[in-house]
Amino acid sequence: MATRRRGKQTNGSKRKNDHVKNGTTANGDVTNGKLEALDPFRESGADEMLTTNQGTRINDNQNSLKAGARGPSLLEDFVLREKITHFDHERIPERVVHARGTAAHGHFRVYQPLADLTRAKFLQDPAVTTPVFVRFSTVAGSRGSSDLARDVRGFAVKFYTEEGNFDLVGNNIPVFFIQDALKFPDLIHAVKPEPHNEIPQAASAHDTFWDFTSLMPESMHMIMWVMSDRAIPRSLRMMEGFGIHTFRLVNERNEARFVKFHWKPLLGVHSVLWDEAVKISGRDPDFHRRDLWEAIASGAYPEWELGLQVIEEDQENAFDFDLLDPTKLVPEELVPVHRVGRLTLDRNPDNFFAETEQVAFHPGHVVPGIDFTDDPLLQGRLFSYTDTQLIRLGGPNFHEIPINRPVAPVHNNQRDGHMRQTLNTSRTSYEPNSLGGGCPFQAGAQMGGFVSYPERIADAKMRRRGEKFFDHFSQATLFWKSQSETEKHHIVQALRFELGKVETAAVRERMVGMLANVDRSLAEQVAEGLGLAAVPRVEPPLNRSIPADGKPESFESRRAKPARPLERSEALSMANTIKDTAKSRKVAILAADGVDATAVETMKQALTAAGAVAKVVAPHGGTLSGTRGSDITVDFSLLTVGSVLFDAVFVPGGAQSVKTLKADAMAVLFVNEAYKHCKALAGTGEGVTLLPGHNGAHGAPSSVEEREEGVVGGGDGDVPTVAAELLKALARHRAWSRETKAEHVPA
Ligand code: HDE
Repeated sequence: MATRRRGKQTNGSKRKNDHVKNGTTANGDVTNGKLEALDPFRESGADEMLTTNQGTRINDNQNSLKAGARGPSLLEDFVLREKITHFDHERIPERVVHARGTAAHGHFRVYQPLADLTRAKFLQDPAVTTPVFVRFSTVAGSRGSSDLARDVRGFAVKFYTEEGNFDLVGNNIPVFFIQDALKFPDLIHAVKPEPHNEIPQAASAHDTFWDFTSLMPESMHMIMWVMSDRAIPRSLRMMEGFGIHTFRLVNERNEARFVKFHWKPLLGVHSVLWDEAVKISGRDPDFHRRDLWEAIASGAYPEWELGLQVIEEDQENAFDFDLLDPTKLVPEELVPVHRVGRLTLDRNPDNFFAETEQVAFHPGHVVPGIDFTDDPLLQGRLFSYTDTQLIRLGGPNFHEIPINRPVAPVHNNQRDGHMRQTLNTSRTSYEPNSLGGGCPFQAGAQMGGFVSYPERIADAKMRRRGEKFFDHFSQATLFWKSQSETEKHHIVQALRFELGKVETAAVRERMVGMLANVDRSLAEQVAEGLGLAAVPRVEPPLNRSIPADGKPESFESRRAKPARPLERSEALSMANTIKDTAKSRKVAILAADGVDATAVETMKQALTAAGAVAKVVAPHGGTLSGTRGSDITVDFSLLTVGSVLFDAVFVPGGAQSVKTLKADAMAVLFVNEAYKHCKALAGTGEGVTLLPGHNGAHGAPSSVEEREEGVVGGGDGDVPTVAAELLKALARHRAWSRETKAEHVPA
């Protein structure tokens, strides 16, 4: 039903906006009512008459007003002019970075009171549920680009707390390319499509990006992450999130500690292969957006735990790196991550534009108890985000857009401006005043007034960086060494691909030379792939980001000599992630007419019971005639999907069905491709013979021992047994042990 705005006594034009009202989540938990606060703005048009924007009912929405049936249109036609004018203005500038995104509503709840660490009210009471709006994004591509671009993913969370909005505007990678905000426009200009021909879209694989990074050793740590599979996630629901910068938590006693924010996904951290990413971009450029939408719509709510790494103030200088340097992380081996609360996304937006597009995040949106540090990247961001909303959302009143409104009341003397919504009724719009009784008045700290942490600063003004900022390679090396063999292989391949797309030989060579500072064998492998006879030597200074009058040696990368060098960090490898659930994983049941209907049904039931999603894929749409004369509904024809859109493939028996599939090149490609991408493959009855990795592929089904990892079925395995094995393989995500062999499959 449409939300009627009309009250009983009046025409209902008075709207309250200055109270915190309660509401409930999908689970029935009580919240502070952000979702309900959006109600007055929701409009469905159901059962309503068509009107103009002024509420005048429209009688004819088919014909413009003309002088006679065949006559010229009349300027007087306010219906036509209003409709077309609004249409002409439908687009607003896209975000200059993070343009492509998708979002969801949800809520956050802390596990235990965190009063020792922070006075932030929403982190005190496990009974309090705080509504959130979370937007995920890629960085480089434009709004219409593909979800599966190799890129960092934005992970921006807006908490609607009782004390005001807190935005944790992070990424899925814990470090960043650059150390100082002054370099951000350079970085983004380098990665965006090249200015003369606007090529390539949503890709870093081009000359300007590698030209820039090869001259900026500080980017080397981040380069390792973006060349890893972290930059091509399987799902937005299966990525970590990081606040990146070191922030401060401040408690009631004004004691401050440094903090790093983490989001840990309960489904584990998983990625796709580059070959898949390329193919998904063609098959379904909305792959991540759709995946998030469908998971939430089906009740498989994605969840993350909020993790905190807390560092005492007197430990600020205890590390080999600088806590203020955003190209460094704090290894979990040095400071453990404490999981303090849970984020659940449980509602899709009603309107993409009004919510996902118009939401305005800002690292400077903080509440009492959360404060900043002097990280020079964070300091620059504190300026940028308001500025960007001014151009994107058209003026200074973007906080009044429903999705951006805090649930906490807003009272100040800011007035007017483009599209102002609030009807300020007071005569005084200044402070101090006596005519308005001194209102609105300042809030003391005890009343929740924000008091900036009184950090002591005593130094000369200068344009410099901290000494430890110049160790650009130690953590890049740590990341490389912490990867599994599979992950290392993927990084090498990614670098071969990216640099292989670079046309300027000197840029390719300089970059490979730079990689040698991270790891010699990495550089050698990349060099081999690029056809370089040897790893080129990069002549110092490596760092070309030097002020005009700077001495190169004082801006040069130096390998610090860590007192206790950390060889590996388990947390940096996705090989060590959670692999215990098949929930929300998608399985294609590949079938044709004559399929074993019982096998299809039994498998579907087993998968659904475990929370996985089963879809029947067949040579044609409509229905299949199964054995026992039963009809099976086809979800997708082979023409409309590819195995890259699934996590696993099951081929049920049925002589006629398997015969048809074997003769269908697209069906054969479907299984071969899934095999190549190390996905779980299962078969029962004759279906087993279609599985490429199965030893029984050309003969009798093999015994369990002879099977390759992730290829299940055969022998005398009945459907429930095969289903159980398939679920186990699905939970492991991929059978990487197959990769060296599978790579040779021409799919
Ligand atoms: Fe952003 N960034 N950024 N950024 N950023 C924006 O703000 C900027 C940085 C991040 O879903 C813009 O509203 C500067 C780091 C996310 O709406 C803009 C610098 C991190 C999002 C902007 C950085 C981020 C943005 C563009 C260097 C990870 C998307 C549109 C000083 C911690 C939020 C907008 C959303 C968006 C500027 C660096 C994360 C232009 C100047 C580091 C997740 O203001």
